[in-house]
Amino acid sequence: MLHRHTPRHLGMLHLLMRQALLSVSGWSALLWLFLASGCGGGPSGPTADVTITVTASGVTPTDVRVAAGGRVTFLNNDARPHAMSSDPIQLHTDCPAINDVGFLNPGQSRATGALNVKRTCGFHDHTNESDPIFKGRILVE
Ligand SMILES: [Cu+2]
Repeated sequence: MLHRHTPRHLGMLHLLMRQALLSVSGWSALLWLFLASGCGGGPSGPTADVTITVTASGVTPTDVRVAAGGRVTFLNNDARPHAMSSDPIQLHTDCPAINDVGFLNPGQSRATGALNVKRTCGFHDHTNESDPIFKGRILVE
């Protein structure tokens, strides 16, 4: 693919292009957006496949971005189980798709359901609800 070899630069380029587009009005701007979207997402854009790893020292990364409809996989690399759940604590109602991950034994991984609603989804480890190192956020955009 033409655009794959310098994704970081392309990501920057997209940002610059999008900022430049703010000063352009009307149909030409829409056309530019249409053409630019053909380049695919750089590291600055949302992606469909993201993995968050859980270890004894917490979740990594704590903040990820996915496109609406995407999923996030949680991998338990700790020696003990974790249960990844949607915020708020106890209720788990903000982003129910996260509850699809649920209980993970050591070495297990599982994906969320499709994250269809554009919002910030906080998550936590239900077996360590008060421990901040097992909390994070998924920005669905
Ligand atoms: Cu919980």
